[in-house]
Amino acid sequence: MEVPRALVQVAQRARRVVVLTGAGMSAESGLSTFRDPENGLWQRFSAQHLASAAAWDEDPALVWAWYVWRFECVGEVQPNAGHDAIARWSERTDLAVVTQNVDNLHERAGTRSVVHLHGSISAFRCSACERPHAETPVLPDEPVERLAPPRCATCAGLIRPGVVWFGETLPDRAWVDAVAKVSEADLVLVVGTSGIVYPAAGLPAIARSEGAVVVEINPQTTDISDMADLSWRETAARALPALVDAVHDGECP
Ligand code: BJW
Ligand code: ZN
Repeated sequence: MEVPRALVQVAQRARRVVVLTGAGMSAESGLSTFRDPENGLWQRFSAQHLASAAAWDEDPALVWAWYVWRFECVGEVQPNAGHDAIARWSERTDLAVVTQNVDNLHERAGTRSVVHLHGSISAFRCSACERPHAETPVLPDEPVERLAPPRCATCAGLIRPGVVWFGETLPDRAWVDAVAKVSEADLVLVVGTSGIVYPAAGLPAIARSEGAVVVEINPQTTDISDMADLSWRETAARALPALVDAVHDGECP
């Protein structure tokens, strides 16, 4: 596969690299994106009814069942060649992943520096007292529409998924780390995100204003495309291994 020459050059020279990822990063592992017009999660399920605090307040059992199903899906899939390539690159370069994804596929591929902007689908906490809940959810034999969430051992509050819903603020530490990392980066690769959801969608502009080169890897045009220095219309699992091979080919062993 032909890797854009300008990208190989900038990637070889970059001392600090940030890879900002969205749902498209995990699509080739078999996880649905949110906004794909045919198969996206939002085509099949209503965002307002599942990914908001209002939905949780109205029908926690509906929301809990949906997240338990997605938690199970994440456990059934594997990191793809794109996750593996990023992990390989991170062994030789100062590289951090900043992800909007709630899966753990970057970590499972071996990348150590991963910032989760929208939380994690395998972290649970009490919706009342905020204490972490370490127990793995009990999975039903078949997908169900409603499932009663477990209760907190301390205050009997309902246990909720540790993800960030619409209208909720991002975890402070994650946001501060993400802004610091993109501000210090020479190259920010934006992979598999529609660039619609803020504040994460503002990170490429912050990076650019601080001097980084911004390169998008996405088969489709997105809200980031106009401001990116380069858009490579490829998928994550095809583009990233080719890029990392090309970067390492030019290095001393
Ligand atoms: C491939 C590929 C392949 C396919 N290879 N690429 C009005 C009212 C209230 C709030 C707002 C408002 N206006 C704006 C806001 C703020 C709101 C927001 O941005 N809304 C927009 C939709 C307008 N943001 C928030 O509320 C955030 N909090 C916040 O701002 O706090 C301050 C505040 C508080 C109160 C009021 C107002 C402000 C929180 C956002 C939380 C987002 N949460 C979710 C769910 C997480 C949990 C879960 O997983 O269920 O995060 S929503 C969902 O979207 C998820 C994702 O992380 C996020 C981004 O989606 P992503 O990753 O970009 O996926 P897609 O599907 O959109 O795109 C996939 C891309 O991949 C496509 O481009 C494909 O082409 C590509 N692709 N295959 C590479 N193989
Ligand atoms: Zn509690």
